[in-house]
Formats: sequence, C-alpha cells, structure tokens
Amino acid sequence: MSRLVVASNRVADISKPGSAGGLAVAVGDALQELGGLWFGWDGEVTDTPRSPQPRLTTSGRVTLAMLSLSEEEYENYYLGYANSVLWPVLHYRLDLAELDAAYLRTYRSVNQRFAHALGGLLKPDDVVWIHDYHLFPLAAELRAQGFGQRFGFFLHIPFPPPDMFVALPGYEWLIRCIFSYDLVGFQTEADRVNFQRVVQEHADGVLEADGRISAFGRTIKADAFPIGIDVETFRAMARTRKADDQIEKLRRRTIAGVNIIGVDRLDYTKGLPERFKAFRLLLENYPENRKYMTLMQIAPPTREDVDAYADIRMELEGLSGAINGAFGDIDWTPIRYIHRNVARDVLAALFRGCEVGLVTPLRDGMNLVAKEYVAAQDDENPGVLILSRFAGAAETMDEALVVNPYDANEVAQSMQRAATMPLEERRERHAALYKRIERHDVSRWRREFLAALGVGQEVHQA
Ligand code: GDG
Repeated sequence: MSRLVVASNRVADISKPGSAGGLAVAVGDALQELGGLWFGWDGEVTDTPRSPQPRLTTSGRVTLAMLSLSEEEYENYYLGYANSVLWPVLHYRLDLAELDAAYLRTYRSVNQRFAHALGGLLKPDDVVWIHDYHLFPLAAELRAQGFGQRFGFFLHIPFPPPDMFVALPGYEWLIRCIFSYDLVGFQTEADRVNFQRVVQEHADGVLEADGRISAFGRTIKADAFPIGIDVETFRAMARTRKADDQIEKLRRRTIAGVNIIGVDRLDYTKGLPERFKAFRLLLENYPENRKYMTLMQIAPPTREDVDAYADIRMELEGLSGAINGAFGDIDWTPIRYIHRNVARDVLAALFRGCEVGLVTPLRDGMNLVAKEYVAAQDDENPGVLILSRFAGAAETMDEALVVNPYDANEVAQSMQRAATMPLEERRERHAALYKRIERHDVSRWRREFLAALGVGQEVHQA
C-alpha cells in the first residue's frame, strides 16, 4: 500500500487549527483525513549550521518533516523568486515583478536541497503530491536522484496566459520542470487552457487524442481540480454556543443594520483598496446607508518583508482613515479594519453574523473565503455573497453577485443590491451555492486529484 507524501513550502502545525492561508487549510484537512508525511519549511530563518536532515515530529496520523531556511535562502528564494517574481507574474502583475538573477539561482538551489532532504525519507512506492509555485522544480530534482514513482503537482494560484508567463526569465526551464510530473492540477479550466497554450506555443507541445499533453519527450496529464473546503466542519464551527455569543455581541456593539465582511490576507491581489473605494462610493451614492452599513475588513499581515506588501498596508490605512474621517460619527465607524489574525472559529461566527460577504480579489486561484462565507450562512435567512469574476471560485459560483472588482460603481451597486435583496432570492441563491460547495468539498478535491494520479483508494494511513 502506498503512503501519501505531501510537500509544500510551509508546513503548518495542524494540531493548531487556525493558520491563515488557503493551502495550509486545504492540505491540513486532506492529510488529517488520510495520514501520511508532510514535508516543507518550518517557517524558521537561521544561519546557524543546518542539519541536512529534516526535523521530524508527529501530529496525530501525520508525520511532519521540516527544514529551516538560511537568511540568504529566505531573501532570494522565499521573498525573492517565489513571492516577488512568481507570485506577481502568475497573478497577472508583471508591473510588480522584481527580476533578479540571484533569486532564480537560489530558487533552484533550495529546491535541490529540499529534494535531497525529502529523498532521504522517500520509499519507492510513496505517492508524492507537491504543492504550489515555490516547488515547481522539486519533482525534476527528485527524478535526477533516481526516484521513479508518480509525482503530482497542484498549483493553488492562477496560471496566466502565454504573453505573461513568457515574461519570466527562465520560463522554458520552468515548463520543463513541470513536465517531470505525471499529473498537474490547476484550480480552473481557464488556468488549464492557459497552461496548454504555453506548452503548445512555446515548448512545441502536442495535445494527444486522450487529452494528455506531450513535450520534452514526456506525456503528462493536466486538468482542473477546483479546491473546496470542509463544509460540514466549517458550518458546525459557525453554530456553536460560543459562535452564537459572538454574533450576539457583534449585533449589540453596532448600530448598523447591515454588516459587510471581508477576510483576506493583506495581499495586493485581494483588491482591498478597490473594495474600500467602492464602499466609499456606496456611502456617497446611497446616503441612506450612512449609519446603516458597516464594512468589517479582517486583513492579517502576510509577507511583510516584501516592499509591495508594505505599500498596500500604507494605502489601506490611509483609505480607511480618510473614509472614517469623512463619513464616521460618534456612534458609527464605517470601516472596521482589523490588521490581525483572527481565530478561525471567530471568523466562522462573523461570516454567519454578517449580511453580506465581500470577496473581490483582482485575481485569485480559487478563494476559499467565498466558500466559507456560504458554508456559514443560515439556510432560512442567508446573507449574500459578492464575488469577483477574477476569482477562480467564480467559475463555479455564478449564483453569487458576480462583479468586476476594478469597477467601483458596479461593486457599490452590488452592495446596495445585496443589502436590499428579498429573502426569497437570497434563499434561492444560497441553496444553489451551498449545494455546489457541499458536492465539491475538500475531500472530493483530494480524492479526484489522487485518483487522477492513479492511486485512488490504495493510498492509506502511514
Ligand atoms: C491560496 C490561493 C486558493 C484568512 N484570514 C484569516 C484566516 N484566513 C483563512 C481563510 C481561508 C484562508 O485563510 C485563505 O484562503 P484563500 O483561498 O481565500 O486565499 P490564499 O491564502 O491566497 O490561498 C487561493 C487557496 O490557496 C487554496 O488553494 O483558494 O486562491 O491564493 O481559509 O478563512 N484564518 C484565520 N485568521 C485570519 O485572520 N484563522
């Protein structure tokens, strides 16, 4: 029987539910269900001599194998190539990419080091599932060491159209690395098509009759596997006694009739300044909402050592201050901006207690918050989800109010529409969305990916 081995940049402590970040949540859920080995960075940066062996700990049915990064690796691999080159380019933000040859060199060397460390733990029949843009080259490095088993890769973020992808120096090498996998999963059909075009147009790739794709002498499967959430658990979390108290407290503390909630890592891809500007427009254009609507934005810090993130933080602080100054009153604060990590169960309660969920990224692989907001709602009196058309989630959640996040007018109108939507329409939209997220939950995502990798039910607890 095969063992499931997962590799991702960060390994989260799954004994502590509540780490912010979609990948940690989704991978943690999948591993807890199956058991196995989770390999990656422990989040530590240290220049004291490092052991080449990963540190092993266990958490329930999961063994965690973790390495730390050196200062130089943190700068050039994590902050550099991963988060200042791949992250912006794959989110269609060529303007924010910082191209630096040292970044790419360290990205390769960290992947080599990780491959050696993981190689020491691998058994020949392990099924290896590698996650996200930090580790594109990991399977190629493991194959170079002689490992011949099946490798799967899932990209949690978007895959852009060819003109953007080829702006990456060394893009040919990246495509070649991707072809070391047997299966490559994307969030949406649009991402898969973009990948296929890159391979056909820039790597002499050929689409085979069975839908697989060939290049560099290998044939691989590339498909869309839209990620989901653990709907039942999240729904239950929004319905505990503590959650009820939390909602009660929220209602007591605000004079607002309608609370709008946004929850996003403070990232420039999430469209937060655009969202605040749309809310300002709502207060300008529909003055009846003053003292009636409140926007609560939870935006925990993330990647603060990257300049672009410091910029967005300053911009948001300026905007929320200006809007609150212009419209606020002694008994009403229009925007409640919380730049802190909030416990997951509190988030679930807040989603349930807020009449509108505002999810307006400029570009997002999927966006789990959209699904969590729907999961938390009361069937009898559900809130309304406003969702960016540029979130992967929009491909399968068209009963939300789907908006163009760049168009402040459209977003403001949608907030107004959401706040005044008749109960029957809210119920219909919610029922359809709920059915979909329930059917396509995180275990289905994991099952379908592993089945496509050809391992299906045979993967079992380590
Ligand atoms: C990447 C892709 C894709 C947020 N703030 C807090 C908190 N969170 C949780 C949310 C949600 C998760 O973090 C965020 O997931 P998203 O999917 O919205 O976004 P990314 O972090 O950018 O995730 C994304 C995802 O990977 C999965 O494939 O959907 O497109 O970008 O679960 O609730 N959790 C807690 N406190 C917070 O303050 N506890």
